[in-house]
Amino acid sequence: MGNSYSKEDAVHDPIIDQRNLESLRSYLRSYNPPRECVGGYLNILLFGLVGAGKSSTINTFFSALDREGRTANIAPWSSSDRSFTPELWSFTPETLKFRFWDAPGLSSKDYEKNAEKILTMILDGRLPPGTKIKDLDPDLECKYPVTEENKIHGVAFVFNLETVDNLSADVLNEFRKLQALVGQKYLYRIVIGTHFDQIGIPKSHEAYIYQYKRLQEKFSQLSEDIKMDKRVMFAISNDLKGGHIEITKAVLALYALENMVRNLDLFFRVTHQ
Ligand SMILES: Nc1nc2c(ncn2[C@@H]2O[C@H](COP(=O)(O)OP(=O)(O)OP(=O)(O)O)[C@@H](O)[C@H]2O)c(=O)[nH]1
Ligand SMILES: [Mg+2]
Repeated sequence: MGNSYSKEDAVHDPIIDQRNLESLRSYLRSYNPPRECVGGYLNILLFGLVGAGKSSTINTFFSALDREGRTANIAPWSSSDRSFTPELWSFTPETLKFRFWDAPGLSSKDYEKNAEKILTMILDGRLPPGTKIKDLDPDLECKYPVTEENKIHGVAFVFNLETVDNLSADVLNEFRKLQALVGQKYLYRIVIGTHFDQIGIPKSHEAYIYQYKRLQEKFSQLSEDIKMDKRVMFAISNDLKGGHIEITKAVLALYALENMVRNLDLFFRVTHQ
């Protein structure tokens, strides 16, 4: 495949075929959280900059999880640069045992300078679905009591792979703090890189995406910048055309989700022993 690919530096090696898709789907569709998980759902928060693709990622997960791979449009997404998701929302695929929490984009004015406080409130289950982040008073935690079943168990930090190299030092610094905050709470965290369809990988090579050097470089740099391990970084594409998600995109999305759910489950069991 030429110099632009390297097998040795690949952090993941998913098998891209229908059989693996079925097996990932079957694991996730039949997943049951441990009994100690109050409410019976694993809560997964998607957190990132405005327009990084958080809501679209949720739609991709829904599409890939559908038995026939029908493209879903559950979480409202934006076709402009403005923040489209001003409220915190949660979405549960029918009959499945995890909930995706969609938070407003970080650079939106809604957070002002309170990102750490607001993220802490979300993680602690203080904010129910529908909360408008803009209207929050982050100094009044007692006004927002903890609801056990809304506590977050794992966080996916979402970055647009196309623009991730151009983020300012301030933004990266903020993410470094936020991911450390999540770590201090013993919650599992990953990075989801969206827009892999826009970083120059020929369609015929998408199955070897983790061998692609440009992607490896992007993950290495991000790993240094925000201090997260490359092995918890995953690439997906939310560019879904037509009525059905393509096998490659579905496998790559579920591969990331399965890693998250498996490790989150393990974390949860260890910390609740
Ligand atoms: N080509 C491509 N476009 C994407 C991808 N992911 C998201 N987009 C587009 O990027 C734009 C923003 O996506 P959203 O899902 O609304 O982003 P968000 O992070 O939820 O944004 P906020 O709610 O405003 O914070 C939309 O136009 C999406 O169609 C991707 O993987 N590939
Ligand atoms: Mg959104």
